[in-house]
Amino acid sequence: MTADRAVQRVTRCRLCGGADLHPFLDLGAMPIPNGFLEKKDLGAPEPRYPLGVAVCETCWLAQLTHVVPAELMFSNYLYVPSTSTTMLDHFGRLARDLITRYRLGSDDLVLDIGSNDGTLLTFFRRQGLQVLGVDPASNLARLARMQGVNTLDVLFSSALAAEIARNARPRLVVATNVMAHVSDLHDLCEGVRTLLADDGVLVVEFPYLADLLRRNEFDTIYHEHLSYFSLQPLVRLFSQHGMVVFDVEDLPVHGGSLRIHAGRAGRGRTASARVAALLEEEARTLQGRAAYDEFAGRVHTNMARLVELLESLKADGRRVVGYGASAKGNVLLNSCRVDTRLVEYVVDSIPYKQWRFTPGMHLPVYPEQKLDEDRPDYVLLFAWNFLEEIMAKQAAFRARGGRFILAVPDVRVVP
Ligand code: DWN
Ligand code: ZN
Repeated sequence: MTADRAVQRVTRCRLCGGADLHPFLDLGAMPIPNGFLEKKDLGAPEPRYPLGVAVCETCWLAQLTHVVPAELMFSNYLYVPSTSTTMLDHFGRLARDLITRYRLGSDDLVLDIGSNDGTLLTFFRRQGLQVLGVDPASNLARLARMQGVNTLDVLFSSALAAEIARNARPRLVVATNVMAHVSDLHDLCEGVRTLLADDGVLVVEFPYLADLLRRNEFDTIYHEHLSYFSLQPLVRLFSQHGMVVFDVEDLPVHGGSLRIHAGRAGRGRTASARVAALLEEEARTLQGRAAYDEFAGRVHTNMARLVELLESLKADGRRVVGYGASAKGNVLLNSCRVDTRLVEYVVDSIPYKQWRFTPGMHLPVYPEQKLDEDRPDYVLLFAWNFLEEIMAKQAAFRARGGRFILAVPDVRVVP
């Protein structure tokens, strides 16, 4: 059932308003990828929403071709970063680096837009800083408050920013893996400009479009992610709101990310050599249709190769299960139309997801212990961004001859 009434087709670029949108990949209609089902819901109609991406040939922002209303996706959110030591280490390092670089002290307020369960802010709080989280998922805001992280369970907006700014102006605003979810980018920037202390800094982290294309990470395209950023469109966006991107860092998390540092223009901060170099590289590699169309060609090849491999393993009587009931995994399963015939179930560490079923293909989700009890032959790793961490955790599975299959960046069995 395609839920036409809820979906808006994008005809104008969400950043620059341009009409030159070049669609380059269509993954078909599928349910919201974080919409895990309970057994009692399996027979109910499951709304499917179009999933495809286009690139604006004016500002080079890649973005969804159709938008699903936020309230269908974020009111009871099941993603928490704190289940992965990879992300805990990453956020711990981020907090330490920013406290040192910007000489943050106990009087300074750090505000996190999309603060989730308070994982990142807890690192700042432990260093004695003032913290405030903003996240619309009330289930996660409750978790954050239980950790002592004051959290407003509302969507960040310029109106909310004006309200907060009446009492406090943060020295640091962080936004990690949230910009992609924001519908009104201009309102968010206006809010940050209102809120930020005069010498304050905005630090934004996001999966990097250049890595997404280069590493064929099609499964990170889903309804929650409205935009897929490179540096150039963000430089343009912030400059329209009186801010300058003065530094950028390359990060390995989530299949390749960027971290940008921005502040008010006219306060002596100028773009670093790293910013200039990356903008030049993007002009050569991302500002033309070829990069996007070639990516789409590789994705279709990889999807066919994955199904071929799963069918041949099935024909040989080998059993395959999934690992990491992630949004990415659900995009992959639905776009390749892989159900329990080829992948019997998924194991996952997050209690919220266990004993539920994946949206669309209805694979049952079990705790990770199932692998030891059931001893399948292969594990298709949906959470490839945690490959090292998960393979270390499942050394016994591999010692028994179990093997991991990857579908990203290319289809292969890990030896
Ligand atoms: O932008 C987003 C990215 C950052 O993360 C969010 N909108 C949604 C989310 O995407 P995802 O669902 O693909 O997230 P993860 O964190 O890549 O999913 C990993 C899954 O794997 C989680 O469900 C937890 C699970 N896991 C596990 O079962 N055992 C993870 C680890 C590290 C493990 O050891
Ligand atoms: Zn544009």
